[in-house]
Amino acid sequence: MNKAEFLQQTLAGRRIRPQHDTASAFAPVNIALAKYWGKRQVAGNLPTNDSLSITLPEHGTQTTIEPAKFDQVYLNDKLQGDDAVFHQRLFGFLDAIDNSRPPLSIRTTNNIATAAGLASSASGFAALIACLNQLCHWQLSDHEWSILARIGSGSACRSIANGFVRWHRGQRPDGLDSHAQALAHRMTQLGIGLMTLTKQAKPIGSTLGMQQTAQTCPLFSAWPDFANASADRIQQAIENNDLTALMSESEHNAMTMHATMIATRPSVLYWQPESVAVMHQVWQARAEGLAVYFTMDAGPNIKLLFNLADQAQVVERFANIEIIRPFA
Ligand code: 2P0
Repeated sequence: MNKAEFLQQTLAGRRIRPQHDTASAFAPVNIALAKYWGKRQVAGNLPTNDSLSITLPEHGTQTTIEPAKFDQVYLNDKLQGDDAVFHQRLFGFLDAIDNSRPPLSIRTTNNIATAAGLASSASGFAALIACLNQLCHWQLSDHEWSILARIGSGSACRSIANGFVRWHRGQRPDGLDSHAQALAHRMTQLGIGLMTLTKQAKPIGSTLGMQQTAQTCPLFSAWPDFANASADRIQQAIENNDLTALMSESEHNAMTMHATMIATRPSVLYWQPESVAVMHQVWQARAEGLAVYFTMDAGPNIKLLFNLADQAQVVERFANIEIIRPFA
């Protein structure tokens, strides 16, 4: 199946036929605690493993769509030319949904520093689908919304709810069982520290990075079983309200994902010297009794995990961090 077939199957006859003059929606970004890395099917973004994330409720993408005379998109208030990658990816995705759609004018604004290593494509696709749902009266279920966002960008399927969210990898070749679901449990003591260590561009995008890992990394065969069991352990820690177990398993999960990236040929190394320095700082803090852990995605920046009761000590030890309270 190609992307258009995946989308149209999920839409089951719904087309882009605006029912309103305008529609607007916000969707948040998410940080994976159990990582998505590897696709069993590329066009539908069907993953090799389950993943589990925490949503940053106030960080994300606000998108507005209006019917227009021609296609145009503003990204962060800047008009993107017809040949810009962003314009082409967005309208190519809309054409795959419905190749007889009317022209659309779209404004999309991210309130996140993309340099902090937060994936704005996740909140972007989730907001786009939410907007189309309103504009065209599709009456999508959360399940369908998650699947459509996944076809845009895998991790976007987790940006459909606040709190902890688990993406079930599914088994069906058509991907109709590969969607995310919010978990009922909350962990109000969880704190996240966003650290922007360097604005250096990443060496390779995650879509290509994960394909190369799946194709050439000799350790990758161990990843899906580990990753599924690790997502189970993280979910169990959440249900037990065991913050230390959650943070410890999350750091281990991230490091195991990075181990597969590093053992790819050519090596996919997202770390910079600043990243490694912070890892040592985290481990030193733990050796001195402060329960702080980290996770890292496809970029050089680090996200700290800690108990909000320890916030003052974390802020004192780590410079330039933005504190997030996901359950505030
Ligand atoms: C995650 N990442 O679970 C993992 C951890 C990066 C490292 O999801 O190709 O932009 O669009 O499905 O979702 C980044 O990958 O990739 C990602 P596509 P996506 O958050």
